[in-house]
Amino acid sequence: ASSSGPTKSVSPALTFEVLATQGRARASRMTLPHFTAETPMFMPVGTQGTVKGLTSQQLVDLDCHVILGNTYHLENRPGSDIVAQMGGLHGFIGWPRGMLTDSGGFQMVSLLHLANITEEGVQFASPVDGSMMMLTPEHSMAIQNKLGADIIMALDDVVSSINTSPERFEEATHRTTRWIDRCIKAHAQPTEQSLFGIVQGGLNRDLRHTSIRQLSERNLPGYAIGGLAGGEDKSQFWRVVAQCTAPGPGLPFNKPRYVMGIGYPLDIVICSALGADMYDSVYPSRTARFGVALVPSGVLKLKNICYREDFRPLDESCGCMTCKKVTRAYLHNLVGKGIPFAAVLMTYHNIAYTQRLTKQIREAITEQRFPAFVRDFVHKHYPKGD
Ligand code: PRF
Ligand code: ZN
Repeated sequence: ASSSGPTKSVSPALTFEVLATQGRARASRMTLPHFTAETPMFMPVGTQGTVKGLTSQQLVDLDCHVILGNTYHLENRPGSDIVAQMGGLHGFIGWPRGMLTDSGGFQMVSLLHLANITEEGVQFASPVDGSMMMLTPEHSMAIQNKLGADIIMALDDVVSSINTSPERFEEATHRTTRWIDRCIKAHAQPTEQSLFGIVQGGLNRDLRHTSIRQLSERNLPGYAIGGLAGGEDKSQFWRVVAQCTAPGPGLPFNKPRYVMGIGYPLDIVICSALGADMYDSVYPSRTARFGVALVPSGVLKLKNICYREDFRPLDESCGCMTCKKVTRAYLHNLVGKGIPFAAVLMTYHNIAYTQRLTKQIREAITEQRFPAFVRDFVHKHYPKGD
C-alpha cells in the first residue's frame, strides 16, 4: 500500500490493516471479535434483529461480513436485558459474524419526529405507552454493552443537513464532541467492543474540520461520517466525504471510515473512490419490498406491466438463488399480488447485488484497476452519459 504514515492500527477489539490502495481508495482487512471482515463493505440493516425476509444462514451465504442492529428498537422491545440473557444480539438472532449497533439518537430523531434534544440527551415519547424517556450517552453505552456488538456507535447530535440554522449546526457539532467524551467514559467493555466516533458538522467546512480534529484526538478504533444521506445535493455530499477522507486534515488513514446511511450503488462506488470503507442502509432490502430490483443498468420496477411475459432472470449476470430459479414474469406476478415471498426473493437478489458490488470494488483496488471499474460502472448505470 502506498501512503504516508502507518497503514495499520491495532485496538483491543479491532485490528485494521490497509492491504492495497489506488488513489484514495483502499482495500483493507478489519479483524473483529466475531469475524475478519474485508472492506469496502456494505452492512445490511437488521433493525429489529432481522434483515427482513432473510435468515442468518442466507446472510452468510450472501457473504455478509457485518450486519447492523439498532439500539433504540431493541431496547423498546424486548429490552437489552432479555437480549443479554440470550448471549447478546449474536445469540438472540443466531448470527455468527460481525455486528454493529447504532446508538439510537438518529433513529429517534429521524423516525419518530417526537424527539427533543438537550445537553443531557435525546428525550422522546415512548411509542409503547407515550411516557417520556431520555436516551443519554451513558444510557446508549449501557444498552450497547448489553447487546454486545463488535462495533458500537457514539450517541451523536444529528440534525438534518437541510432546513437547519448555522447556530444549530454549531451546537450539534460541539455537543457531539462533548457526548463522545461521556460515551468513552461510560463504555464498560473497550476490550470486547470498539466504540466509533461520528463526525458531524453538516455541510459546513469549518465545523466538519473541527469535528474531525476533535474526534481524531480521541484516538478511537474507528470513525463514522454522519449527518449525510438526508437529501442534500450529491455534490455537497461528496465534498463532505472528500474532506473527511483527505490525506492530512481528514480522518486518520489507518483507521476504518464508515459513511452512515449509504446504500445506493453509485454512492458506494464514489465513497469508496474517496477512501471510505463501510456503509449501511435499508435501501437494498426496503426497495426490494417495494418490488424494485438492483441491476447493473440501474433498477427494475417489477410492478411494471412490461415484465408480464419477460422470462429472463432479474439479472443475467447475477447467479443468485433468485436469478437461478425464477423469472421476471414470476416476480411481476408475486409483486403485483403483494405476496410476501416476493420480498424474500427480491431482498435476496438485492443483497447479493450489493455484496457483489463491494467485492468487485475490493478486487479492483487490489488489482489496481479501480478507475476502469468506476468508469465501467458509471457507463452501465448511465448509458446515455447523463
Ligand atoms: N448518526 C447516527 N446514525 C446514522 C446517521 C448519523 O448521522 C446517519 C446519516 N444521517 C444514518 N445513520 N448515529
Ligand atoms: Zn440475482
